[in-house]
Amino acid sequence: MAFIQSPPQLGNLYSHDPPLRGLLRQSLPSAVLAECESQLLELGELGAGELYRMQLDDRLDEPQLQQWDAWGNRIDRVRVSALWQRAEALAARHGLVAEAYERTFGRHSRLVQFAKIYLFAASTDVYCCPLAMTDGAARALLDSGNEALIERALPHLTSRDAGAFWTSGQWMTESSGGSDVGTSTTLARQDASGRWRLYGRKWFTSAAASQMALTLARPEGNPAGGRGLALFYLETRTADGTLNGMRINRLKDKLGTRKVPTAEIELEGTYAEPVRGLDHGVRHIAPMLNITRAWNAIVAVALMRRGIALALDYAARRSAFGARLIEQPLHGETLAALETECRGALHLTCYVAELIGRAEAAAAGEEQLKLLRVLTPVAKALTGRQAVAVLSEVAEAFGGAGYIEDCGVALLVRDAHVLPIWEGTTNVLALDALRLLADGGFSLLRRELGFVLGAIRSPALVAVSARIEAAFDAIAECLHRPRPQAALEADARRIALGIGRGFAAALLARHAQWAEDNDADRSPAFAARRFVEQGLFPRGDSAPEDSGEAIALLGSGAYRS
Ligand code: MFK
Repeated sequence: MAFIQSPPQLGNLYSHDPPLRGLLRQSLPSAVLAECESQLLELGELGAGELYRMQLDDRLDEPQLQQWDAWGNRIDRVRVSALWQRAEALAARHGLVAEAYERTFGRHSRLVQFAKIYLFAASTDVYCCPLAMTDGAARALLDSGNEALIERALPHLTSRDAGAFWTSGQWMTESSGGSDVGTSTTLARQDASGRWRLYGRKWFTSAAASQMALTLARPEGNPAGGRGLALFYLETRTADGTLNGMRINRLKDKLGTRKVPTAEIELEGTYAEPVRGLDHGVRHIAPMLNITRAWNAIVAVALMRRGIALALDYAARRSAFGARLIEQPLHGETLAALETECRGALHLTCYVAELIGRAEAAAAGEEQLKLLRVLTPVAKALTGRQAVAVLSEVAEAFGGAGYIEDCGVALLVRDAHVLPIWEGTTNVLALDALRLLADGGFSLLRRELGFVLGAIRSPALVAVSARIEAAFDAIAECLHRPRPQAALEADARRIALGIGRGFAAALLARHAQWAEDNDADRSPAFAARRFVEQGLFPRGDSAPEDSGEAIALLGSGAYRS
C-alpha cells in the first residue's frame, strides 16, 4: 500500500490566530472586543470550514461571459463562480462594507471591519476585489458631497441585505496607461437632452458584474492630463436589465485572480453623472484609491496568514529524514521568518485601519490625516511584496505538493502576484510616498515613531528600538542628502519600503512591550527582534548617486533594439 500523506487542515481562523487576537486585545477597548468577538468567531469558522471547502471544490469554476442569447440579442452577461455568489451574500450579511459606515464601534469601526476582511479574504477567491471597490466608492461619494448620488447609491453599497446590496467597479485603467491615468482618452459628451454620455474603452475593469461604477472621462473640450478628467457615476444596467450603452468585449485571461471577472469594456454612449464638477477627476477618485489600497494591504496579510497556517499544519503532519518537518531546525527557522513578516504586515496594516477609523470619526487632526496619507501607499507597497515573497516560500515548504494546483497553495501564489501590481505598482506608490515625505511627511512620521517607541521599557526591546531609530536616521540622511532629483527618485522604492519596515518594526516592538506587561507572552518580542534582523533599510551604503548609471548599464546590452 502506497503512503498517503494527510493533507493540511485549518482551525477556526479567529481562535487559531494568536497574533490577530493579541493585536485586537491591545487596540480595542474590551467592551468593543466583547461585542464583536462572536462575529469574528463566526467568520473564522466560515473561512476555515464551508468557504474553504467550497474554494477547494470550486477550483475550476471560472467566470463566464455570455455575449449573445439564443435569438441573437447581445446580452453580455457575466456568470461568476458559486463561491463568489455565496461570498456576496455573506459579505453583505456580515457587513464587510457596512461596518465602516454604520460606525457601531465609533473610531474603532474600521479596525473591526479590517479584522473581518482578514478572516474572510483568503477563502473567497479575491471576492474582496469588488468589496474593496464598493467601500472605496462609498467613501468617494460621501467625500464628494453629491447628495443625490449619495442618497441613490449609498444605501445599496452599505446594505446588509443581500438582495439590496450593490458592488461598485472602479474603472480607471485604459490601454494608454494603468499608472499614468491622466492619459485616459474616454470622452464625456452631453446629448441633446443635456445628459452625459461616455465613449471609450476601459481596459481592466475588475468587477464586470457590479451594479455601478465610478469612472474617469474627459468632458469634451477639457485639457489633457488628470486635471482635465472628471469623475463620473454610472449604473451598468438600465431598469429593463439591458446594459447601459456598453459592451463587454472579453474577460481577461490572467496569471491569477482567475475568479475575478476582469473585463475589457467598450463605452458606447453610456449614461453617466458627474460626481463632483467637470475636472480634477484624479483628485476626486483618490479617496476611493486610498480605501482600496488599504484593503489590498489587509488582503495581502490574509493570504500570507493562510499560506503560513497551511505550511505550519503540514509541517506538523509531514515527516522526512526521520522527524516531523516542524522539529527540523532549518525548516522551523524558515517558517519563523515568514511568520515574522506576516506579523509586521498585520500591525502596519491595522495601524492604517485605525487611522482611517479616526479620520472618519472626525477624531484625527491634520497631522494624523497626513500620516495616513503617507502610510497608505507605504503599507500597500510593502505588504504586496511581502505576500509574493512569503507565498513563494510557502509553496517551497510543501515541496512538490506545493506546485500542484489542487493542493490549494498554487492558487495563493498566483493570486498574491496581483497585489503589488493593481492599485498602484510599487514604483508608483514609492514615488507618491516620496513626494509626501518631502512635503513634511517624514518629520511627522519620525515624531509618530517617537510616540510609538516611547512605550518601550524592557531592555531587549530598547535594543530593538535603537536599531529602528538608526534605520530612520539612515533614511533621513538618504532623503536629505544633496543630490539630483533623479537620483533621489531612483532611490524611492528603497526609502518607501524602508519606512514601511521601520514603522512595522516599531509597532511590533510596542506590541511586544504590551504583551510582556499583560500576558507575560514573549513571542511578540521574538517577532519584533526577528523583524529587525530580517532587514529594515537594505543596501544602506550603496544608494544610487547617479540615476544615469542604471540607464548606462541597461543601455549597454546588445539585446536592446
Ligand atoms: C484585494 C483588494 C484590492 C482590490 C482592488 C481592486 C482592483 C481594482 C482595479 C483597478 O482599478 S486597478 C487601477 C488602480 N490604478 C491606480 O492605482 C493608479 C495608479 N497611478 C497613480 O496612483 C498615479 O500616481 C496617479 C494616477 C494618481 C497620477 O495621476 P496624475 O494625473 O499625474 O495625478 P497627480 O497630479 O499626481 O494628482 C492629482 C491630484 O490628486 C493631486 O491633488 P491636487 O489636484 O489637489 O494637486 C494629488 O495630490 C491627488 N492625489 C493623487 N493621489 C492621491 C491624491 N490625493 C489623495 N490620495 C491619493 N492617493
